[in-house]
Amino acid sequence: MKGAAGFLAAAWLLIAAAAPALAAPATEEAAKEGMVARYLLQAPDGRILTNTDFPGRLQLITFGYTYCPDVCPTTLASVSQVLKLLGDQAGRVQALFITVDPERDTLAVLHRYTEFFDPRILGLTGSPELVRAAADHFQVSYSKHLEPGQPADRYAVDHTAGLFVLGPDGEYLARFAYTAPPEQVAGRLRALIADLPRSGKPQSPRASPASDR
Ligand SMILES: [Cu+2]
Repeated sequence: MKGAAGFLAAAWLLIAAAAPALAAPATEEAAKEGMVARYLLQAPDGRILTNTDFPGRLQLITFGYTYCPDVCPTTLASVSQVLKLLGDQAGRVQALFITVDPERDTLAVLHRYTEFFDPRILGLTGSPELVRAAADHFQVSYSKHLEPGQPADRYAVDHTAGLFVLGPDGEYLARFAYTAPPEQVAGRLRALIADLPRSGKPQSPRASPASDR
C-alpha cells in the first residue's frame, strides 16, 4: 500500500512538473443546488468533529477510501502539495479526508494512510449511517463494486471526486475538480486566507489611525 501510494505520488509529481503552462482549465466548479457542508464524524484520536469545529480556519475536504487505486492517492498527493505551496499559511487550513468505506477504513488505517501523504491531513470516519449522511449533505455519491470471483472484502468503491473548501464558520465556499492543479487551489486558498479575520487578535476599531490611510 505504502509503495503503491508512493509510486503514484511520484508519478503525479512528474506529470505535474511536465505539464506545460497552458490556459488554466475550468477546474473550479459551481456548488450544486441543495448542497450543505455538514458532517459529524470521528478523527483517529477519538475526537468527534463537525464542520463548525475549526473556527477561523478553512477546511479542504475530499471524500474517498484508502483502498482506492488511483483517484484518492492522486488527490491526497495534490492536497499535500497545496499545503507545501501555502508554506506558513498552511496552518490556516485543515485538510480532511472523509472515508466512504467505514467498514475497512478503521481509525488506525485512516491515520496511517493520511500520514503517509502529509501528517497535517486528518482522516474522518463514523458509522455507515453518519458517513452516508455527510456524503449526502455534500452531494457526494458512492457505491461498492465487487468484481466477479473476488473475495467479498476486495470490493472497490466508486465515489465522487474533487475538493471542497469550507470557510471559517464551517460554511461551504468553493469546490474543485480533483484534476485542479495544486497551484490553482493554493492560489484560491491564499486569497481566501487573506479575507479571514486575524486569529487571536480581535479587530479593534481603535487600531492605529495610521493604518486607515
Ligand atoms: Cu478514491
